[in-house]
Amino acid sequence: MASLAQFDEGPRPIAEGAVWLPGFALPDDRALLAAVELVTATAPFRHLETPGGLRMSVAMSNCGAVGWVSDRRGYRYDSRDPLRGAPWPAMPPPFRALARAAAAAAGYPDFDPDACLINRYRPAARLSLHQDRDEQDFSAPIVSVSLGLPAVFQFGGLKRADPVQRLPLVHGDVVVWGGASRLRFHGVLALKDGQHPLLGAQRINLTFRRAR
Ligand code: MD3
Ligand code: FE
Repeated sequence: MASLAQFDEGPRPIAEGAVWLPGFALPDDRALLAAVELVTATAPFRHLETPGGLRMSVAMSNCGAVGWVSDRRGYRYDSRDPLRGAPWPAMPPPFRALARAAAAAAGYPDFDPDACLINRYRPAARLSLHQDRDEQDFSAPIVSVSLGLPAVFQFGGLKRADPVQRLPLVHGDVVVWGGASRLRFHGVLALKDGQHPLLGAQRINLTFRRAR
């Protein structure tokens, strides 16, 4: 037997349209992190400002045809990095391959992401409860890849006040959110301090979307 953890592997439905793929990205972790380095050497991590004027605790970058941005004017997708006034770096082939394979494993065989948001959490960084609704078409799923320190993910219902479930996500986990789960409220609790062997005191999340 390879390991007891083997018993835990394989797709796990967590809600209608939502599938947790424990460890799905593990075989590719080093290639994914090398690609994160490549993208952020060109489009560096930065703390965006919310429309309300608050500095986000999560630092962000993007790759792909369009990237998610926030400033005093609002949230939107933009084909250019506002920091550099240039297009976002192309989506690295290992990113696209992983996102497509994960979506297919979760029952979404035709996923073609045009945006990858890269979120970097340092200890205490968090993402408050929100919906992802800046995309033009909600029929495509969202693929989320967790790397580095563990985090507690919260997902609720279609209304902000609906009860939330907590999902502990570790390095290599992938979650695919589609169908009836696509517009659920979700967030990430404040990152606990720690040291990850590959990433040190950080968590990186890759969020693949079809934005346009
Ligand atoms: C649940 N990022 O950037 S995506 C975000 O860990 C964001 O950084 C999370 O939420 C992070 O917007 C991971 C997870 C996610 C995305 C879309 C969802 C969860 C979802 C849509 C419906 C329900
Ligand atoms: Fe989100």
